[in-house]
Amino acid sequence: MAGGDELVLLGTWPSPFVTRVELALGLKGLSYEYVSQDLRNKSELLLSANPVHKKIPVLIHNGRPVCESSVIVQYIEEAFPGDGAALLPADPHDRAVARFWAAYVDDKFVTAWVPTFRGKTEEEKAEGMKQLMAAVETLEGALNDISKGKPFFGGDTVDVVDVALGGMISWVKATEVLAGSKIFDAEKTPLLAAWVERFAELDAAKKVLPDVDGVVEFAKKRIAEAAAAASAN
Ligand SMILES: N[C@@H](CCC(=O)N[C@@H](CS)C(=O)NCC(=O)O)C(=O)O
Repeated sequence: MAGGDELVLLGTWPSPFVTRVELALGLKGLSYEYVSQDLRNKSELLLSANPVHKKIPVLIHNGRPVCESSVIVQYIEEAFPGDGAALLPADPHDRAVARFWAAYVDDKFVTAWVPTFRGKTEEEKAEGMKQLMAAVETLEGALNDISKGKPFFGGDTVDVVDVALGGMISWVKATEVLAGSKIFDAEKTPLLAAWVERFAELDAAKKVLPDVDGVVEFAKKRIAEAAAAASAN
């Protein structure tokens, strides 16, 4: 536990949103208890900790739950400012810019990515992929602008934008396998393609990024289950 603080993470493998929180906790050097959740049979603990969305991740800090991965990552920085790497810049404007791009990752990148493998028709999947590639191109520009030639969105060290996108890396690589096309393409978005490799080499990332082959198998199973359920209806 972190200096007398009790941190409990409710999660499920291989949720990219849980990975974000694990990345943030690892980067801050905070220890925590991981309580795995069965999303098909939600625990009383999860239902009472996140009564609105009933989703993981939830971080329970000294008995008080915090929900939504991006909110949790920012909370971790604000609750433990002196520990490990700073995940938000000190300057208020830089901080606002980092929050903007972390929100962009959720609003545009994640929203487009979901239908690339969960889309009910080939058209839905193709539209998701088109919008995902547009978001990737925009993020390439953002990386160029806000990193100012440094290795990460946060500059020399990672920040909330790196964590928001970094948590998605294994799933994006799995999606490349499933869709048969590159998403972080070294030819089209060279900065992001290099960023992915650099981020994945961080100790905190190596510890928690789910194995890509495992994610591919997990996703195939879920896709098959969804298809079977749809044909039964
Ligand atoms: N926007 C949420 C997304 C969390 C989310 O979608 N969690 C999924 C697992 S990856 C979940 O708990 N699903 C259970 C459900 O929808 O009932 C976040 O960033 O925390």
